[in-house]
Amino acid sequence: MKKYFKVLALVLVLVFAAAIFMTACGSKDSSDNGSSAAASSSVATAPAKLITVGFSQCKADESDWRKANTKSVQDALSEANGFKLIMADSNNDAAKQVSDVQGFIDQDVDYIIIAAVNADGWDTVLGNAKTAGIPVILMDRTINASEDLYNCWLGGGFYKEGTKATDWIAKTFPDKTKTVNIVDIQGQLGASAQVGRSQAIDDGVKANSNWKLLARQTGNWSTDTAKEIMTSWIQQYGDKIDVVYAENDNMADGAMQALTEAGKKVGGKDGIKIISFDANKAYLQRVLEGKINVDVECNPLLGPGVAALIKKIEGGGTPNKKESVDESAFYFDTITQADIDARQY
Ligand code: GYE
Repeated sequence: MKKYFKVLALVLVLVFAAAIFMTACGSKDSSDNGSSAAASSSVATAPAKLITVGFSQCKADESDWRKANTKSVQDALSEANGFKLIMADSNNDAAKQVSDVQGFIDQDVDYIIIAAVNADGWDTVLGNAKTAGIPVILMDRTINASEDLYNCWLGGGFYKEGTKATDWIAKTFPDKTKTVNIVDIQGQLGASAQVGRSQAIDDGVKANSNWKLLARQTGNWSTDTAKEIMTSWIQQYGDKIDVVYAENDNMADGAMQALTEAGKKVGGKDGIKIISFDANKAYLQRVLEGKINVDVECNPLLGPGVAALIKKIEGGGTPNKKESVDESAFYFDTITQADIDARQY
C-alpha cells in the first residue's frame, strides 16, 4: 500500500508539474502568438507606403487666409493620414514656383498640388508632369492652361464673390443720379483671385453709369502696402471716396487704419463703405462692430478636400474637373455673434 501511495503521489506530482509547465508554455505561446501574431500582424500591418505629395504654395504667410490654408493642407496631408508632404514656398515668385514644380517632377513625387501665384505660364511644366504620369491638383487658384494638363481644381468662385459685393453696392446706393466713387485695392496682379474680383467690380462699373472707379492699385494682399496706398488716396481724393473695395481682409485692415488715422468715419450706415473678401474670424468681428460693411467668404480650409481627391484618384476614380466650395457673405447689419463663434478660421 505504502509503495502504491508513493507511486500515486509521484504520478500526481508529475502531472501537477506538467500542468504548471504547460500553462507556462501556453502563456508563452500566446505571447508567442501575440509576438508571432504581432510578428504576423506586424508583418500584416507594415505601414502602407506613404503617398508623396509635392505642394507648391504661393506664399505660405502672405495673408491670414493663406496661413489658414497652409495649415489646412499640412493637417490633412499628414503622415498619420498616409501622406508624405513636401511643401515648396514660392514666396509669390511665379518663375520660382514653376521651377519648384519641375523639382517635384524630378523627385518623382506621387501627386502635385499647386496654389498658383499667377494664372499664366503653366503649359510646359504641366506637360512634363503629364509625361511623367504625375497627377496634378490645382487648389484655390485657377490657371489659364488647357484642362487636360491637370486632373482637377478645388477652390472658390472669385468672380461670383465679387458680384456679391457689387450687388450690395447697388442695393446700398439706389439713387442712380448720385455718383458713387469707388477705389479698388487689388490682390497680387495675375493671381486668379485678383483677376476674378477685379473683373466683378469692372463689370459693376460698366453696368452702373453713376459708379466711378476713382483709383485702383495692387496691395499684394498685404496690410502695410494697402495702408500706404490708402493714405495717398486720402491725400489725393479727400472725402470723395464712398466705397473701398479691398480684395482681401488684410488689405481692408490697412485701408481702415489709414482712414481712421486720417479721422475719416469708417463703415456703418454713414461712414466710408468698406468691402472685404476672405471673412477670417478676426475680421468678422469688425463686421459685427460695423467697421467692415460686407465681408465675402472665401474658404481656405481646402486640405480635407484635396486629401479626398487624392484618395479618389488612388482608388482609380476620376474626380470632376472643377470642384468649387460653398461660400457666403457677411453684412454689418445682419451678422450675429453666433456667425463669428462658428468660424473655424
Ligand atoms: O483672398 C487672399 C490670399 O487665393 C483666395 O489669396 C486666395 C487669396 C485670398 O492671400 O487673402
